[in-house]
Amino acid sequence: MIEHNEIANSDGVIFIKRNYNTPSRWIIRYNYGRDSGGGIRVDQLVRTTANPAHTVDIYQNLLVNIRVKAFATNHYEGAETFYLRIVNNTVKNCDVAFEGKQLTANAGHIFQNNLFVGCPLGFRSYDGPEVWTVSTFRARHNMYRDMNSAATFQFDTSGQTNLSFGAWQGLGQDSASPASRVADPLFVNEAGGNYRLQAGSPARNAGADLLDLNGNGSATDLIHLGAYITGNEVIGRDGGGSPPPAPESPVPSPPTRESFSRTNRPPILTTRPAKVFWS
Ligand SMILES: [Ca+2]
Repeated sequence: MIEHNEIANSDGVIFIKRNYNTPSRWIIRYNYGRDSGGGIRVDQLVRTTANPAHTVDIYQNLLVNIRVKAFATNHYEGAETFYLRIVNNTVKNCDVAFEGKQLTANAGHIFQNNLFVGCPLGFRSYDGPEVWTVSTFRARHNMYRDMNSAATFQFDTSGQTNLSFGAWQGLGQDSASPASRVADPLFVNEAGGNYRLQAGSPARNAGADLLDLNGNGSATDLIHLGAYITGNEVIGRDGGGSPPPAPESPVPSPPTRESFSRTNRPPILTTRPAKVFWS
């Protein structure tokens, strides 16, 4: 589990890579990443018969000012069979919301209940011309603002396919009810960095609670989109851990001549210190 970090001015916020042998459910949650090159990326986890359950759940993270891709995965030569569930994250300002490279067919990645503002491209296949099917990658119940193109397949400019939001929905993406929308989620104070939802936000009750993040035992009830479901979540550093060290004590100034007297003078050594011999 990777949680409650604040990461800034980095090439990437979080990057998990090359864990072939530990069957596990990775959780990346409650992190605040900002002012970095990339956001959260996962590569090279392989499900095998012995290790069937490499799942990475990435939820309730806040990413702000990510220069390239907010979320990414690279399936090297299509050989990797882990799956990601990218759910209930809030992103402000990025180049592309999600970039996938050589995704394995039927990988089962899920991209759900997320909020993106200031990201001109939704989805990008870095080098494959194949349009993603919903069995490989399924987007649903998301909200986007400031998006110019929903998806681009084949990053290479030759034969590149740019899809409008309507065309993307025509593939079955971002169309499951409640359908994803291009709209303003109406944050409480976007300029001031408060990404909770206003009372009148269209992102309220617009998602399905796949991971039961509200803890009521239902994975199908409606919840808000984005990182703030209850509004009380602490995203980023939580104040836990050790307090910062106290500042160093000031260095005492050397005694002055006037500071010694008969009653206030350093002790006089009456015996020689023992000699020390090194053997
Ligand atoms: Ca629930």
